[in-house]
Amino acid sequence: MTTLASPTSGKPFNRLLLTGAAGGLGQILREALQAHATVVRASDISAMAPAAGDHEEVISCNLADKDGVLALAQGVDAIVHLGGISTERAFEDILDANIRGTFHVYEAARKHGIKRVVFASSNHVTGFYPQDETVDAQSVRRPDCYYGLSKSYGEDLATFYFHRYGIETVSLRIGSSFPEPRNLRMLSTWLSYADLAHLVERALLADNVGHTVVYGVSANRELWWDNRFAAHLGFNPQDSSERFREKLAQQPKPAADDASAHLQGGAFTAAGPFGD
Ligand code: NAI
Ligand code: 15L
Repeated sequence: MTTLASPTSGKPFNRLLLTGAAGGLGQILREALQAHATVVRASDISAMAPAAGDHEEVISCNLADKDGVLALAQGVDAIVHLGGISTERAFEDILDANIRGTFHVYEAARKHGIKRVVFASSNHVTGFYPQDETVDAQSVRRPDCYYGLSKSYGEDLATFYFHRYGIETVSLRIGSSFPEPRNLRMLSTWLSYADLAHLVERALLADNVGHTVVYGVSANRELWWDNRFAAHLGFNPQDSSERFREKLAQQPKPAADDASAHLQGGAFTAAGPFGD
């Protein structure tokens, strides 16, 4: 992997770009990425906390603005791309933020010679698998909504830009990353913030990743995803949702015909249609 070692800090990257920095995961990673770069450039369309010192840059940018994204990535060594719509919405909203936005990120990487992208994909790329089936990175994709389709397209962009331009990507099919699991489904899909930070570190630093797809999930007891095709990343999650099981067991169980009870994508598989 080509990185620019910082002459002063000895950190692996001189400057990292983080999109989606105002979001739930962006705020966590803005802090965590300081360990790996002299400067973290935080960007979002929404308001962000001001730069805390010389080790941070804060730049507002709409991912739908191609020239804006090109300028945003100037002088950057790698990109952690979290920005975009993070739930199911009308196709047109998803189109601008996620589909056009991710294309703009890869075009900016190509034009600036940036060789590593960490892409926040989603478990909703395979959300139409039943919960009793184990899925891996080579399972045929079953996107469960427009949002899941946009992440599937992002993964296709990653494959294309690797084969065509040698830009390496780790696509993180994140499960449910929140301070704690919120419902019974998330006992299987939960990714703790500590495991998220570890996963992003491995995605930035592992060598020869080509385009690697990895499920972002903690070491939960009942897992639906097998990361054997991402073993080379060295991702070893340490947390488990198990300590929340008793608390979540108090919640009413979803009805047997409720998507949350039998499909991996849960409620996302039943969202929409929009605008009828
Ligand atoms: P979030 O919704 O809190 O953050 C997304 C950020 O993207 C927001 O701050 C938003 O302002 C920004 N954004 C939206 N449209 C934009 C645009 N046109 N231009 C620039 N910025 C824009 O989502 P969260 O939870 O932090 O997730 C981060 C990423 O990880 C997202 O891409 C999401 O799809 C993905 N992900 C998150 C999961 C989770 O459990 N938190 C699960 C699976 C995937
Ligand atoms: C996602 O992709 C969403 O961004 C997040 O808000 C969660 O709902 C998560 O998936 C999930 O599947 O729980």
